[in-house]
Parts: sequence; structure tokens; C-alpha cells
Amino acid sequence: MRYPTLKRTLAALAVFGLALPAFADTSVTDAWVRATVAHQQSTGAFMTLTASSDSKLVDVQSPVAEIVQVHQMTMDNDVMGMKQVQSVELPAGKAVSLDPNGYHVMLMKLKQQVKEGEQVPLTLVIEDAKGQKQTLEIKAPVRALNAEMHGHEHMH
Ligand SMILES: [Cu+2]
Repeated sequence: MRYPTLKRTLAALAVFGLALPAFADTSVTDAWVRATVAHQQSTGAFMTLTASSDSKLVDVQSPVAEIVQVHQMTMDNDVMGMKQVQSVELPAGKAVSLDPNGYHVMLMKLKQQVKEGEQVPLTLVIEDAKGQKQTLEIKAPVRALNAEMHGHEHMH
């Protein structure tokens, strides 16, 4: 009767695997960085984040910029601006977009021009509901888009 025992063990493992994912898993899609012109000090990185369990984006780092912050676009008396936020909520299973109209990753004090066709390394730090941190390394392609972020250069 060894065979049924083995089957039970495999079934138990499968259940275990489903019930207890080892780590909260966050996927990143559509990441991109806006290309800069010479001597431009800052730019934005954008992406869509989907976490498997309730999490938040708490930190971003990149070797191309001295300062990296997460910003949120704001509208105050019809004037568009932006403010730094400490984290971005990533509800389980919900795709959260960092786009030019909402949250974005701000790359400030750029060390060099960011040119179309390059890949910008970004390190994303995701914290789950238990406070466990997960680090995601991604490479975001640089896209040249003429659409200027509103109020961007004034803010930084
Ligand atoms: Cu910003």
C-alpha cells in the first residue's frame, strides 16, 4: 500500500503550496522611464504593479539618480503639482498604475542623461501586510515621449 501513501503526501504538498505561498509575490509590467534632454535634472518612471497579497511599495532605488522618491500628482485650485508619498498601497490582486496622472517614481539629481533605448535599473522594495520586505530588480526601457509632466520642472 505504498502507492496511496505517496499520493496522499503529494496531495498534502499541493495543498500546502497553495495555502502558504512562501512570499508575497508582486509583478511589474509596462515599466518605462521618460527620456531626458541634456542637463535635465529629473524624470519619471512609470509601471503597473500587481501584488498577490495586500502590500505596499515603500522604496525605490536606481543607480541613475542620486535621489529617488515616490510622488503623487496633486490638484490644488486647478494648479497641478506633486508631493512625495511614503508608500503606495497595492491591494491584493489589483493592478495599480504608476502613470503620469497619478503616482510616479521620481528620479532626481540624475547622474547622466537618460536616453531613449537605454534600460534603467530600478530596485523596488515591496512590504507585505506582515511587514516582510521583498526586493524586485527590474530594468525599465527609456521612452521618448514629448508629453511633459505638468509642473514638473517647476517642482524640482
Ligand atoms: Cu515628481
